[in-house]
Amino acid sequence: MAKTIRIGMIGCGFMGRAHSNAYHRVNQFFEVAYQPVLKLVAARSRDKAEVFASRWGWERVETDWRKLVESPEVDAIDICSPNNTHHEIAMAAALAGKMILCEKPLAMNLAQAREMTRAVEQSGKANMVWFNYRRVPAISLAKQLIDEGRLGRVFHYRATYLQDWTISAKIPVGGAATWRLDKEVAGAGVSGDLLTHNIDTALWLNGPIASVCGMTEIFIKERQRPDGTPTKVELDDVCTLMARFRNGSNGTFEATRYARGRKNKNSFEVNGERGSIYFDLEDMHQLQYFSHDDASHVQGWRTILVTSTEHPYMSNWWVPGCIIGYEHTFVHALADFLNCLENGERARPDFRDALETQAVAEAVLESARQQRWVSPAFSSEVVGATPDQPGSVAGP
Ligand code: SOE
Repeated sequence: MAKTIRIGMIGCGFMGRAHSNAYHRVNQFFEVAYQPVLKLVAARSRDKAEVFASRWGWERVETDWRKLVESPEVDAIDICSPNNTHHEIAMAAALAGKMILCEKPLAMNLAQAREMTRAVEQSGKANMVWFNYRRVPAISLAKQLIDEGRLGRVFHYRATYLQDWTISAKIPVGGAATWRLDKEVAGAGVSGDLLTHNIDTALWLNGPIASVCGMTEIFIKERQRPDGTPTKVELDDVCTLMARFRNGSNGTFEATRYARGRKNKNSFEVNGERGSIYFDLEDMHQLQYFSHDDASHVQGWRTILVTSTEHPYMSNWWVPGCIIGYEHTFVHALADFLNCLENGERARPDFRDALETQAVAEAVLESARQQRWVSPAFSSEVVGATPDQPGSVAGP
């Protein structure tokens, strides 16, 4: 019989649904030693929390997140409330000796991220940040191809994250669906949101970033609050940058919510001496691969349909050819977390990894402000040496 891990989740929005689904699905599709118990869910509105709890099978609701964090009934705190709550909740959860699973971005800024990383590392409890795109099977396959040396020396890393939902000037600043535009709640604009996904993936696939040169823009300078009050827009709508990776390769990144027609185009191309790969989230079941090792008369880009049992995570789902989607990436993240818990390993990306992403994102904004190249602080420089693994984290 599986060991249990009792979850207390804060936030009932988009991510609350994605995570709840993962808690339900994980034991049905993955052989993991732990079984999540959906114990407590918190939201400020009791009505909202109760409707959510009954739909998603949570046992009980709280309206005060502190009670949830301190409750002896929960082992792990899942933070999926807006960015301005992450720091306070994570600090309290670390102090209470709970495991923490936190939505991205880790924090409003680097200073907060540093404190949170120190706190979880002092607590010694397992922690993870839900940068779910690492768990897209095609992206995990990209990592495998790179690690197998199929690309050889990497020259270029080119990433974009394009959406178009803020183009209308009528979109308000603040509110349930649009807090991402509010500086007090989100901390940073597209650089703290979409760009952090790009950075997390890039650090994983291509290693540390040594320096960045960024440019940001706010296209619509004034909007309204949900109550109609006019307000100045303070957060970046678009963020474009050049990057130098420690491995000597050059990178470019572009994140925007103003790319008309692009709904969720999270894409990257990596060009190496022996081959290249290309991925686009809008075709997430495919990975494009070019191998210069092929005989020259048959060389060309090939499309790998990432649904075979040999592909990452796919043996847990359907038969080859049947595609999976967005929600499955959260199930994979959770399965990995639970496996790491069983083995006493760091569940990557953890707070320390997300701190590094935060450092890069902050360096980009600093670079844009100062109009010069800036070197991000590496996590080992800001919080000390990387903890040894395995065995560096503890479970319930
Ligand atoms: C922004 O529109 C957003 O919801 C992000 O915040 C998520 O992290 C991303 O995966 C989908 O788009």
